[in-house]
Amino acid sequence: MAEETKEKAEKASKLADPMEASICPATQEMIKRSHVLGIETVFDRAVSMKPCNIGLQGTCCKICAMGPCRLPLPKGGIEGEDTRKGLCGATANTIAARNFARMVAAGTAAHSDHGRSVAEVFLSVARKETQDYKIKDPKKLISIAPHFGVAVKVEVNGEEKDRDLDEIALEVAEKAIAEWGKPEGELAYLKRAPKPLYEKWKKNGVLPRNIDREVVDIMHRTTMGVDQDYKNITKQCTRASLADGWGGAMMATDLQDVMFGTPSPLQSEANLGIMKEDHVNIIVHGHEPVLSEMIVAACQSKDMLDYAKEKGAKGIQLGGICCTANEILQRHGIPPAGTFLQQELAIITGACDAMVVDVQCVFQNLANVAKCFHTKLITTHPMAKMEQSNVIHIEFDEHHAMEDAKRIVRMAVDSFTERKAEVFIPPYKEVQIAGFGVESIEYHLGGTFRGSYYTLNDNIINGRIRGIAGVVGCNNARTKHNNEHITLIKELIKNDVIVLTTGCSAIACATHGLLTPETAAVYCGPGLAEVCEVVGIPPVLHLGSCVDNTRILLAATEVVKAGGLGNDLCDLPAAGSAPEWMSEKAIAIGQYFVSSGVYTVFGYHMPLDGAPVFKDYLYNEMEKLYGGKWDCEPDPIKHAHKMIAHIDKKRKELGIDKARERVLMDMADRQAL
Ligand code: MSK
Repeated sequence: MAEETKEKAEKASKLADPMEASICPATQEMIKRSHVLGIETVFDRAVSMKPCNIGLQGTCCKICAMGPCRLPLPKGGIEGEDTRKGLCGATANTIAARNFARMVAAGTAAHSDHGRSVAEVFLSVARKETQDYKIKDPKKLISIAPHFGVAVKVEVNGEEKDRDLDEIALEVAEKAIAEWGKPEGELAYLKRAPKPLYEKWKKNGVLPRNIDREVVDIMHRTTMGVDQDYKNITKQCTRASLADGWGGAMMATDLQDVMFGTPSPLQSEANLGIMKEDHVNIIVHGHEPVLSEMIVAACQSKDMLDYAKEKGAKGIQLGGICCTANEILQRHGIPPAGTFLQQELAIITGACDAMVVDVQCVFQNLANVAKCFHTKLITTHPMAKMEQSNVIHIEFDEHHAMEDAKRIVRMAVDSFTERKAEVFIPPYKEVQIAGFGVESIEYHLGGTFRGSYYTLNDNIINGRIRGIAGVVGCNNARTKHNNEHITLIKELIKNDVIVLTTGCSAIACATHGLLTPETAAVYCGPGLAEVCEVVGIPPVLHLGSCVDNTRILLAATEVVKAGGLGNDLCDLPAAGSAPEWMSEKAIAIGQYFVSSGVYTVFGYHMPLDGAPVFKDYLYNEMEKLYGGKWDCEPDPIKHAHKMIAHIDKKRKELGIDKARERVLMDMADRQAL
């Protein structure tokens, strides 16, 4: 008996404490539920498995078979010369820089390969090889065409006329695809950046040549015995990351907008409580919206709805996890069921009839969880399969996209009739306004009359808005789920900093009710609250998925163009943050933000502590080259105040630090707005 009690106690000590694991009530309840059902989740694994201390420091080298060589920082730090080296002589700086560079390469590859898939579908559309996709936003196509050098007007009999849209589409598609492998020149979108920034990139020799080459370059120079200068390795990190932020990811966003529509603000809900017991529940998860766009249409089609009703369901409830969720939210109002860390929990509700995954951020353990239920787990991408036998692979092909989507939806409906476990959907969901972008910020804060960012700039200059923060990125099971995002963002808006958010951070904000205009009166400082109230926007603006971080870059560029706040992104009272980051993609994003002039603070930790000199280069020296720098702060309140201090420093440099006293609007101000 004593043995049995001991065994039980040991088992319980390896389980996550729901209240310690998350601040989200739906997540807490589902962790408890998983314990009742005896199903292990990422939260439990984070308790039973600790991270490797040397890996955490960034100084484990495993790029050749003489290693892994491990160079932890000695207790008490380094006194005098740092004599640590690997078998080949690699220093801690070289090792940490190579590891960092490989994260940048992986992150760039992931976003940019997503972009490539979108560009390929767009080429099929332009060639009229598929009927399932169309150009939904011709205005956006016309706005991006000149950046590729594609003419949008033609001269006919001495008169300038609009060029045929199909011709523009084909030329844009061909030029876009070439960005991944063109033999000479530089990426077409780089000149969208403010001129002084472009000139800095040029002077420092970091203009990306083509996307694939910059990724291959990193993989080559970080193999054994090539680049052994952490500064030179970091230079290539910049070049590759710019190929992501101002290349592959930016094209992904633009071409998705052209084909699926440019988002504009809409109302939806968020959290696991969006699932419905009496409906067929389909959860799409991953990043690329080409399939999920079709699944949205299939779920809304009469034949699929009739089929669901025939099988006893009241309808089809579609929901999302991770960035696929953000994609279909911002264009169709489909509610996200949760963030990255809630993926297993969606299945544990017992109401998930099918989970359809594409690429990135998908736990392999989903297959083990799905085994305990009736859930069909469907992989759809040729490069993302799972070894477990219960996983179904339906390879998606844009040439018969709707057919594939309907096959998947039909499978989910059939699965609804096979539910075996008791359904337990936590009753938590929040209303949200999502789907902001460069265009809609201009509309809401500039007005169609002015057609610029004038009002936003004016409110930054007069101090009602203290500054702008981009808060993005993942959840990480090593931190308390959503806590860092929400604590940090509340502190920022309390101090009149408007927040632009994407990715899982945006979903976290939605599930904690921060994405409504009403939030302003509750959480914001008086200046920001007043602007939000008058304009009718939330103080935290949802700008989409991870690739849509490029919307933040372009919105910041518009702020520079509107005038009064300097000439370059690094002049702006602005800062970036990824408080619960976990993915290599976050490192690529951080590097392109820093290299674009943004002070960027990460939470949790950075794998740099074992190499203090390289760390100092990222945290201080990079600023001299590009105007932006890295930082790290795990405490969300201190994290917020580091960003605010930077914003205040920039306000002072711009000479607008005194204006903060004027925060209350009179009637004339309101009318002007
Ligand atoms: S999905 S990369 S966990 S934000 Fe873009 Fe969320 Fe991070 Fe994946």
